[in-house]
Amino acid sequence: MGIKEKLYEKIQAHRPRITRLYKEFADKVIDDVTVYKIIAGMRGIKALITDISYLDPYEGIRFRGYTIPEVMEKLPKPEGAEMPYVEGHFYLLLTGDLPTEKDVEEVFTEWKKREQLPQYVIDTLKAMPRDTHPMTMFAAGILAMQRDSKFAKWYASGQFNKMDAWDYMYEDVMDLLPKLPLLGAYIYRMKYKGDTHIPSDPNLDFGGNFAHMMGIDKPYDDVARMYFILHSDHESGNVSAHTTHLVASALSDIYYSYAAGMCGLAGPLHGLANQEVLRWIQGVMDKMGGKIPTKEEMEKFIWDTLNSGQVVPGFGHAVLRKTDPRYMAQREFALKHLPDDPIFKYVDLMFQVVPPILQQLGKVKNPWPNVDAHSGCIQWHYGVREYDFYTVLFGIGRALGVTANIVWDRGLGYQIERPKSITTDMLEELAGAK
Ligand code: CMX
Repeated sequence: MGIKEKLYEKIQAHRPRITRLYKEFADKVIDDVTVYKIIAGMRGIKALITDISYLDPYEGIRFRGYTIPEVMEKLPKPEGAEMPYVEGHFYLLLTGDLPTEKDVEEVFTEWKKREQLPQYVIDTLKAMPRDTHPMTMFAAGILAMQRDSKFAKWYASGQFNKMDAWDYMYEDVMDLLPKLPLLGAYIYRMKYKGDTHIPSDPNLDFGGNFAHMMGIDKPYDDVARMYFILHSDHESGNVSAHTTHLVASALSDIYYSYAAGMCGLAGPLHGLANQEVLRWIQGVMDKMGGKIPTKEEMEKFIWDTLNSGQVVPGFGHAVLRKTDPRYMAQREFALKHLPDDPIFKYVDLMFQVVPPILQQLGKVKNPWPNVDAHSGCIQWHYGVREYDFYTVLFGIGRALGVTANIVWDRGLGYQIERPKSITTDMLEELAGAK
């Protein structure tokens, strides 16, 4: 059975569960909304559904029930590669089933047919000033492609019906995803490699082809596969996933929705943190004249950052309460492939020094490193030293999860999002603070 047929079968089987919950259990209370949760950014309120990934505060992310080590072990890999096919990971996220080699081949072939970047996207990018942030270029490139949305055309034709909406969303997603490595690599080489470009290789997979178009040798293909898989999904409440879901809930197509999600990812408290980590480490390196600091020297740098009112980038998390398994996967890779890299030595030292300091502050709920504390270090090692590009890499990976979610949103007919706001007066009244 092909991926689309399997998806439809799964959507049909799932629909009665949502309908039953909606009809028979609509009034059942499942969570409390406290004043804290409202003021702290709707923190932790159970108000979104997704079956694609679940984030346990102590265990970390599971994709369709599988931990990161399980995903890395169970998914098919290209010959000679350490990391699995991104194509297979998307199959898992979308259908919930582990793909066979044949399933991976199907996604590979389908994406190859649809990967070409339209000339007008290239023209749009070229028209932007070269010092524009790569995330702005990335979001603009995605948004420019909206003119080709099959979902939007279908809606405009007056034939929209809720039951078939997943089909047009799926087609848009399958059109969009394979273009993203091309878009990312194009932006990179336009901005930083003198506008020289390397054509896509029809024989290479999503990750391998990205490495090829970036112009970076092995094992960067495995770095790309690992990076895209690790960043793919982190349940639905984070800023990029939630924004994509929110915008799509207005029946906006995937181009509008995902571009909006990318604008959220570009914030320093979210996806920009990987760039901030490298900037921070480079700053310390400059002050140290390239030397590795002692533990005591590193502690002082951390305190200087905190005392100047800044956060330590790459540490802390809104949900996680232990070291991020996405950090650990990258650490394992670094220990194997770049144990002597000076930036890795900094990252390693921060792993030892930062958590006890953040614990001393007393207010930080999670003193442990998140995914962003590690990712820049590996990119730097393989020659991607323009750290304002790092969030684009995060964004390409994030597309896999958010787009799978949006196909399911349409499949299950989720409604437009519309929480209610109240005034401060009303909140004071409700809280008994008047
Ligand atoms: N350094 C210094 N202070 C920190 C901190 C850090 N790394 N992490 C949290 N804190 C502070 C908060 O700023 C907050 O202080 P105030 O009460 O003075 O405002 C306090 O500790 C409590 O915050 P929290 O409940 O522990 O954390 P939040 O859920 O509010 O925020 C996050 C989570 C990620 C935004 C925060 O930990 C942070 O700013 N980290 C650094 C940036 C970063 O690494 N972001 C990447 C997140 C990963 C991702 O995007 O997936």
